Amino acid sequence: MKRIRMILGPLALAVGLAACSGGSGGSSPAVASPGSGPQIVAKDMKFQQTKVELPANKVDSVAFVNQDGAPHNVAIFTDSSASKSLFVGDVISNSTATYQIPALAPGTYFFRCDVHHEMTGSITAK
Ligand SMILES: [Cu+2]
Repeated sequence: MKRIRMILGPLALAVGLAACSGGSGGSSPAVASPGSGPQIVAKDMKFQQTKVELPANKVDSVAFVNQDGAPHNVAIFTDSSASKSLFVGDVISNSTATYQIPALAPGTYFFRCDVHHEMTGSITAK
């Protein structure tokens, strides 16, 4: 009878996940103080910041301020084809949200409002 070969894949995956799971426990409430972190403002159906810089390789919080009554969000994609999303923010109207942007490798990315695809900008991580 043939022996079943040991499968190392799932074990390696489990070890990888365990290595990433540090830092939980509900600390650091990620308050976006106005003026300190990057901010994206939507007003008059446009992003007021069409070029946004973020630190590369680091989770960062961005304050998204929607001054319109119309719903907007910020969705980040690898490029303007918008085929691969890296982050999709909650859609909000006339309010402010704090988005936790995942760590981005150095480079330039595309963002848009998912409700109004003509609202676009670029994010540079460096
Ligand atoms: Cu919009």
